[in-house]
Amino acid sequence: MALDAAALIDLETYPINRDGPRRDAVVERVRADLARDGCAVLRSFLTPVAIGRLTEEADSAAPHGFRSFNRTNVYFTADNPELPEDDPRRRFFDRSNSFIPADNFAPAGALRTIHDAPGFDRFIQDCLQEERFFRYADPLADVIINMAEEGNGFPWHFDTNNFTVTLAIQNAEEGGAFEYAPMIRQDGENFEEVTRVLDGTSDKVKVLNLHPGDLQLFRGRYSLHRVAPLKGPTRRYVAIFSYVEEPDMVGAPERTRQLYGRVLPIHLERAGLRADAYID
Ligand SMILES: O=C(O)CCC(=O)C(=O)O
Ligand SMILES: [Fe+2]
Repeated sequence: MALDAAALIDLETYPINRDGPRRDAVVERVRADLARDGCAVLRSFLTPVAIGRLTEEADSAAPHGFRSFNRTNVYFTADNPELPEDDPRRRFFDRSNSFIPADNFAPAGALRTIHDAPGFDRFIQDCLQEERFFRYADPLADVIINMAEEGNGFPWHFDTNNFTVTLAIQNAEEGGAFEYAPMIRQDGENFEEVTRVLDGTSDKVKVLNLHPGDLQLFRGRYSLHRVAPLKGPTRRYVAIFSYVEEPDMVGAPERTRQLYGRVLPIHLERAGLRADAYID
């Protein structure tokens, strides 16, 4: 049977497709949470049916995940030996995970049915109050699943994008809490507080336990954050929806290959490269 958005999203609690005071109240609450600490969670945005379908979709696409490993500081910048050794820019951590690229998710599957639900994009845009707001047009990256298991992890970092829109699908047995130091980078780099967070001595860190079905909006450029180490054999799955400030954008070939392990002809064409002339 074809999936319908109404079976997947709790439209009673979150009437994203119907203008009116109930939708307005949700948007106002999310805006207030974002203004306060750069993070808003819509608990149980999805129905139990959706969680089941998404878990199946993720399990069957999991073999197509692309693993990446690197060592990174919280800014994703290269080491600078001229800085003191204890400068936070010189502290590097292992990062590893797998991204399941967007072309593994069929238009009629649960993930894309949620993304394409009537009113979904406009609701997210209203919450974020972003004037320039377009779906990422990258067929490998418009909606992906971030997959991680024991031993993998997202150490402390600031995001390079303005915001992220994520859906929790499955948690590991233990660990995996989303920890963040709200807006510590709002008025400058604040290296002192960054150091305290990395040392585990900050009193600014909030711990957010996300459950399957929760939708999260997060301004990660200003709030240092990490996913606490995972334990147990069950994989953690999080879907990530991407929006950008220009229409019709796709990723650069080099970055796309780093994240997804391959590129498509459209990545090469947009970069002015001929597909048949491209050599790894
Ligand atoms: O998986 C998550 O919950 C967030 C990961 C993250 O911080 C990121 O992708 O930048
Ligand atoms: Fe992040």
